[in-house]
This record gives sequence, structure tokens and C-alpha cells, in this order.
Amino acid sequence: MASSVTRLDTSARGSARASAAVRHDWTREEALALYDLPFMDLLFRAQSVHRATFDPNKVQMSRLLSIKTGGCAEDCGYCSQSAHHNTGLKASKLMEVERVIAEAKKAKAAGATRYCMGAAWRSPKARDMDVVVAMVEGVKALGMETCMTLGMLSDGDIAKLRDAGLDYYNHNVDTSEAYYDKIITTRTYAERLDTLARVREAGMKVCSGGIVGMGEEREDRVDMLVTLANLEEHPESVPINMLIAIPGTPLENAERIDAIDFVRTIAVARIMMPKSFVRLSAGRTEMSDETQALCFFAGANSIFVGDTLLTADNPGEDKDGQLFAKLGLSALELGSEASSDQEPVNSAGRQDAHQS
Ligand code: SAM
Ligand code: DTB
Ligand code: SF4
Repeated sequence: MASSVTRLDTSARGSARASAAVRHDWTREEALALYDLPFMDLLFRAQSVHRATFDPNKVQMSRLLSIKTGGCAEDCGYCSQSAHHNTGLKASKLMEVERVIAEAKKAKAAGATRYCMGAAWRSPKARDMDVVVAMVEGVKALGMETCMTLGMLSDGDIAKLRDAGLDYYNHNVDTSEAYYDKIITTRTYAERLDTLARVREAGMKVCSGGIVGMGEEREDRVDMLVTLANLEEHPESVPINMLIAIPGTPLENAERIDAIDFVRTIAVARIMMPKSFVRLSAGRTEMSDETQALCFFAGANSIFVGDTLLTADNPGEDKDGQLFAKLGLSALELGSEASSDQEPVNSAGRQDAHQS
């Protein structure tokens, strides 16, 4: 390992452009060597990779809505919505389309560009599909990007969502394949990968990431990132959630992940998936401004906004407004994403200096 650390260490000081190459052949050893780099080298390298593609002072903003809450047949050990756990959450039926559109309008007014609708299902029932299709069409008509997370999908469901114009489908791998059965037993890792592959095949954008802080080892964190980075195409969006330990779930007493380890996970995701949006997702209410700032420096460039996620709390507009003002961050507007063909610029419009 010492030699690969040295090699990575050297390239950390090399060209930001070269290190932003998109690869799909990452090994666990390479990923671990990145994870174990001296923190300053890791962050410098992640920030260099980040600047090769993105404006480092812009953050994409998504808003979540739980369109069907609780009573879920799956046994995901972290989840407030599983019928297997006693979390005291009140289950509800699928929301009415008009209400979803009204909520999406509010989110747009508050600055969100993408509306993510989540349902506590193992997979949607046929009768639900007409309703979710109407939701996609209604939210799209507002001029927002749409994302749904509905569990596993049949090919028919996928075609309906694609034809409705759904932009992103979220389906997380959640953790490493090795750790997975400590967390979920009712759905396999292979089933998750299969759903992701079929969504991609149908031409939709993929949002896939996972959770850290579930008692996993650092090997599990990097294995999860290797799985994501070695997909045929990188997910356009990679949510990294910090476990929100929910009373009544099997993970209620999980030991909190060290903030530096969380930042390392974000940095490795940024380096391995250089052109993807890496989302600093669940768990921000428990993070200091300083931890979040380090996550942005490590290459996170997307967040969930608003005071709720699906069932849990999120910092909300005022707190995020203050944080963004302190850090000089601002919202990424729709259609303004830097593409890999562009010269990287910072928000002051200057081209970033590249080292050679
Ligand atoms: N039921 C659908 C599914 O699981 O495919 C969609 C909704 S589910 C809540 C979406 C993702 O949210 C999960 O895969 C997990 O990564 C994340 N998540 C759920 N509960 C969480 C928690 N307590 N802390 C952090 N992340 C969580
Ligand atoms: C993702 O990776 N995180 C979001 C979204 N995708 C669907 C969900 C976070 C849920 C946090 C716990 C809750 O609100 O219940
Ligand atoms: Fe159900 Fe999704 Fe929660 Fe798992 S994460 S229990 S599938 S709502």
C-alpha cells in the first residue's frame, strides 16, 4: 500500500485536468489509498478535480417530498418508514397530485431546481403508476427537474416514467455488497444493481449513492464508491447520506461517524466520479458549519434544501442562507452546469489556474 499512496500522493500535486479523467476500472486498493492520504493531500486533490469540471462556489439544490409515507414492506435497518420497526411514524396514502404540484411550486420559489419525490414502497403497484406519472408531468410543467425514488421498477414502470419525462431516478446501493446484509435482508444488492442498469438502459439519468455511519468499516465505504464508480456510466448524481439514527430502528444506537471520515468519503467520491454531482445529503442538521464547509471543499456540490427530508429534519432555508453567505456559495441555476468541454471557471468568471 505504501507505494500506491506515494503514487497517488505525487499525482495529488499533478495536473488537475489529468486527474479528472473519467475511469470505470477503480480497484479497492486505489480507493483505499486515496481514503488514507494525508487529509491535506486528499482535499487538495479532490478540490483540484472538482475545479476541472465545476464552479467550486455553486451548489445544486434539490427538494424532497415524501409522496407516500411509512408502512413499507422492506426491512432497511436505518429507515423510519419500514413496517418492520416501531418508529412511531404515521403511515399515509399516496398524496394527491395537486398537493404535490403545490408543494413543488413552493420549493421552486425557495430556489430548488430539482424536485425529488419518494415513496415508501418495495416497488410501485400498477394502479400507482398513473398517479406518479401525473406528478412527474405536473412538476415538469413548472420548469423544474424531476426525480423519483419508488423502489424497484419493472421494465413497464421504467418506460412509463421515461415517457412522462422523468429526469432522474434515485436508487441507492446504500453500502458495500459485503456489509449490505447486515442492513437489509428483504432485497438483494444484485436487485438494486439490476434496477439501476435498467433505468440507465432506458435513458434516464441515475442518482445513486449510499449511507455512511451505519457501523461499517472504511473498506465498506470505499467498496461502495468502487461499485458506483465502476458502473458502466457514473451516476450523474451521487448522494452521500450520513445516517440519521432514528429511534425504534435497529440502527438507533449506531456510533456516529467521525466528521473527518465523512469528509474523506466525500473527497474520494469526488475524485473517483469527477463529473458527477456529489450530494451532501441526509444528516446536515447534526453537522457543524465547519464540517459542511469541508464537505464542499472536498467536492460536494449539491444539497437537499428545506426543513424536511422525507420524514427527518433538514437545516431549512434560514440556516442554509446563513451558511451560504458565510462561505460565498450560491445556487446553481438550471442549465448553467459546467460541461467537461468548458474551461473551468470560478464564480468570479476567471479561469482556474492549472498546475502542470
Ligand atoms: N423506498 C425507496 C427505496 O428505498 O428505494 C425510496 C426511499 S428511501 C427512504 C431512499 C434512500 O434514503 C435510502 O436508500 C437511503 O439511502 C436514504 N435514507 C433513508 N433513511 C435514512 C436515514 N435514516 N439516514 C440516512 N439516509 C437515509
Ligand atoms: C437519498 O440518498 N437521500 C434522500 C433521497 N435520496 C431520497 C433521503 C434521505 C432520507 C433521510 C431520512 C428521512 O427523511 O426519513
Ligand atoms: Fe422502504 Fe425505502 Fe425505507 Fe427501505 S429505505 S424501508 S425501501 S422506504
